[in-house]
Amino acid sequence: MTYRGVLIGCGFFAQNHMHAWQSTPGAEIVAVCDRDPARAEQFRRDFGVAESFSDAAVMMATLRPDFADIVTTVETHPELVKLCLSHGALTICQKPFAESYAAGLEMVKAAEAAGRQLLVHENFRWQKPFRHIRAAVETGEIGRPHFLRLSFRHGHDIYANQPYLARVEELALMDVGLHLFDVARFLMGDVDSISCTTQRLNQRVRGEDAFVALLRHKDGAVTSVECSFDSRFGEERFPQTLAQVEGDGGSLELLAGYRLRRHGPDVIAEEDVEPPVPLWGTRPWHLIQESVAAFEAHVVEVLDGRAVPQPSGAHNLETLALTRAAYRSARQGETIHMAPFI
Ligand code: NAD
Ligand code: 89Y
Repeated sequence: MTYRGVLIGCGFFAQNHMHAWQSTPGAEIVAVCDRDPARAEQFRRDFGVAESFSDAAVMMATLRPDFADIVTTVETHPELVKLCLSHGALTICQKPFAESYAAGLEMVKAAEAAGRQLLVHENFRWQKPFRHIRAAVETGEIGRPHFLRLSFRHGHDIYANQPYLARVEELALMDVGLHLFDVARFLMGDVDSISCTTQRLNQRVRGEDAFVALLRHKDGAVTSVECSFDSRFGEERFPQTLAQVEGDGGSLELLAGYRLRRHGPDVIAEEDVEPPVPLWGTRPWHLIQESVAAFEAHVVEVLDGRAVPQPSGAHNLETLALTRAAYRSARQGETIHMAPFI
């Protein structure tokens, strides 16, 4: 069976989505849509898609696809997500899911009311190194994990491809913080409390471009998350996240250059976990591009009923809540406890 899908938003990142869909068995993008008709038509031609539209409502009503992939920026998500769900489509929404918890909740409720699956395109947890780390944690290789450090610090010019990032008031936490919080939940479980402090390092951007957050998980484990878009290293690291997980039986270190070091009771082993560069991909984006393809293959499994969404809108709403709590903590200089916040 081949599921019929549509893609909404033919901008920078949608190219990765589209290439990945074209290499995903079981799914076909039958139409693309952008509110800029010339952009939609160019995208259609570049990828050899059957139809292009400039109005998502017209496209959804005309085609009634099995799934819709929304690759627009955050302010457009509630309207588009509700539209796609109302036409019966499994709906995928790019991150950030929503600008506010209330807007995210509205979309989760719309999915429940429509009886349709809603996924958030949260691809960091689908990156090959994190798939390996999760498998190692699950098999008990390092015992019970009690500490995680995630470090996403680079100096790559992200504003060249995504100029809107320089203009937003909320930058690093909403752009990448929520990816890292999702990874923390993926590896260590749900979070009880968070404290966070932010920095604005590059004076040419409006929002915070660095932060450090401390998460306490429900089982007592802790995670330290560090992020900066203005760090200088001899060898640029973008878009790698470095990680360290410590458990009572060993540790795992994800080092620069995709080296996964496993510390057992008496051995240290090192493995190369660099993902392949997709045929359509380019370095250094291959880490993200391969994860987009892994996520999309997962969407077909969800459509088949063989998997549950990773992550669902409902799950990602709590990650958004954490991100909102991080801003509140940074503003108020306090630790935020999640239960009353949600
Ligand atoms: P972009 O501005 O380049 O593209 C967005 C496109 O959506 C534009 O062409 C715009 O005209 C179109 N659009 C907006 N509203 C529309 C509507 N109502 N109907 C149809 N088309 C509409 O943005 P981008 O850089 O491609 O980013 C898109 C999203 O992807 C953002 O939310 C961003 O955070 C996310 N992103 C995710 C990753 C990742 O690794 N997961 C990486 C980069 C960007
Ligand atoms: O938008 C961001 C994302 O999701 O991954 C990296 C990025 O493209 C720039 O920070």
